[in-house]
Amino acid sequence: MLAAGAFATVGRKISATPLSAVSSDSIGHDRYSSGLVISTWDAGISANDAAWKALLAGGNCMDMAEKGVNDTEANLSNLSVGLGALPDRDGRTTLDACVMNYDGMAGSVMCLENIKHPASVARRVMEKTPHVQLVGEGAYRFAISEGFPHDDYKGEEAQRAWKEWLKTSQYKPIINIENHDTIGLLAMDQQGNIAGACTTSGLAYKMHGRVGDSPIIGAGLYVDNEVGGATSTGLGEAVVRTCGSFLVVELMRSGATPTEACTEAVLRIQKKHKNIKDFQVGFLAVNTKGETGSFSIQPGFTYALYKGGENKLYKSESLIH
Ligand code: SD4
Repeated sequence: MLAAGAFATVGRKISATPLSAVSSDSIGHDRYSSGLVISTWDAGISANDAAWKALLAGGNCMDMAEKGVNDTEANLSNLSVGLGALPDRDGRTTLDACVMNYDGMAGSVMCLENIKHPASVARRVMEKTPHVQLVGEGAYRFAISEGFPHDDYKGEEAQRAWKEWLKTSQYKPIINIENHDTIGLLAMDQQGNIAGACTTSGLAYKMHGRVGDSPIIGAGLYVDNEVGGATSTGLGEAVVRTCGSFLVVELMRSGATPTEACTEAVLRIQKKHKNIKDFQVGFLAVNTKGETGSFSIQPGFTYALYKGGENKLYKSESLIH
């Protein structure tokens, strides 16, 4: 059953602030500054803990985001993130990741193989190159040149599942909503600055070279430190088509709460896709006041929130019940 009406946030007036009126005072006011972390799915609990450790070690929001998702990437039993994840249809595990910092800088790697921490390589792209995105062989060569070790680990469980899949080789870009783990994580430090990271192996048995939303700035992740941040999980094609995370942040800019913004982004996806019942997308968002929100198409989207000294798992509201 579709939720009736959800939120009627469409039609809000967008007020443009003239450049001359923007001062650091108008940006900083009302900003939450006790630190928080929000991240997708059950694995978010452990990722949030790792992010918080980075904060306690003196890290800023970018360190929190990177260390947080590194925790998930290092878990080789995770079938959706890192080198243990399910491969593409050719049996190759290709990884996508991006980061975005509070100063508007961003980095991304796509279709990266044999590197354990794609999110860290994405951060290095942001910090050490004049580019935002590196793909495939070029991303791998850059990682090696930066001292990331080649790692040809292949998850046994993932390889077994792929060999089983080969027996039918049936590919449907439909996501089993119980089988997600892509991690999108938004972190706020004690200066109230926001950064994010997103990392995944993408859809299982995808075509070799397929790239989803997760490493695309504005799709799988977007941060604007004046407004907030958003991240997504689920069928990347639907999120890319709607610039999902950018849309959520822009809706917050024009006055929506994080939950309203996530809801409206899901409704936009619904409007553009006839087969909405067949796939999952979930969004998370945080604004500068430290308010957080989520919304998904299907039930079952969980997220972890570390705030006020507690790290807890929540179930998102969804369009379909
Ligand atoms: C993708 N959004 O590559 C990713 C998949 C995902 O949990 O989120 N899985 O489309």
